[in-house]
Amino acid sequence: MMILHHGNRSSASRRVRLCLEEKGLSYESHVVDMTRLEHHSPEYLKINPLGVIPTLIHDGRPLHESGTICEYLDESFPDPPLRPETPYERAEMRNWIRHIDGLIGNLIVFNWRHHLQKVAQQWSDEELAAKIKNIPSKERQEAWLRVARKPYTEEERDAARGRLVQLLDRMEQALAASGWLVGQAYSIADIAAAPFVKRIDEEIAPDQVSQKAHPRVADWWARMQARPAFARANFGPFVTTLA
Ligand SMILES: N[C@@H](CCC(=O)N[C@@H](CS)C(=O)NCC(=O)O)C(=O)O
Repeated sequence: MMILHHGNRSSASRRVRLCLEEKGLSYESHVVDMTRLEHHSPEYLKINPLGVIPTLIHDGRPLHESGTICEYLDESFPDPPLRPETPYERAEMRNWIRHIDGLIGNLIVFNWRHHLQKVAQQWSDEELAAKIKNIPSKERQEAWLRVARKPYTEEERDAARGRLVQLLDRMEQALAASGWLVGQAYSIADIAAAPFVKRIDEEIAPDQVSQKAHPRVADWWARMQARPAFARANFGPFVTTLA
């Protein structure tokens, strides 16, 4: 029995949903309302000490970190395989996940202004201070402070956009060998990149996910979206999907 605590718009949650759908695994869905800070509640922190989504509960045991969850799913349910066979390529896959994880702050700059900012700006200073106290990491405390009181500037957005476009540059090179990020086949590295490319294509730098700017990424993205699992994983439009 699997339970997924996740969010429809959350990139890390989208990875895990895509992985579950690729494997044809069913799960009970628990949508976490980030505007209500449900992910910082004492109950949730017991299953995810970082206070972020997603968390997978499998047979009563919680697991956090979307990349780790995808690898766990692939080890537990090997068919169809989503990791390359050789240790070297598996290591390369993990490096992609790690690299993309490190870019999450750049997505926050764009993502949080849509839904979280409206809510967070209405909190009084006392409310904000009380909420921030429950956030386990300094980095995310700062992100909530920014969204509530000091929205990211145009310059900060440009810098974040630049770092995300560099991801596309890096992918463009890697895709030359086989059309997939690692080895000869679709893997968790591709799954890890998909939610980021979705947001870049949708809002952040759509002109960059194109035949003109990054032709291999554009082809890869078309193949990713054509996969039946992709449609089921609910990568719905960021701005209009319900929480
Ligand atoms: N490295 C983590 C990142 C998880 C993460 O940052 N999740 C975001 C949503 S995509 C979140 O919970 N943000 C809410 C917050 O930081 O308060 C993973 O891959 O699971």
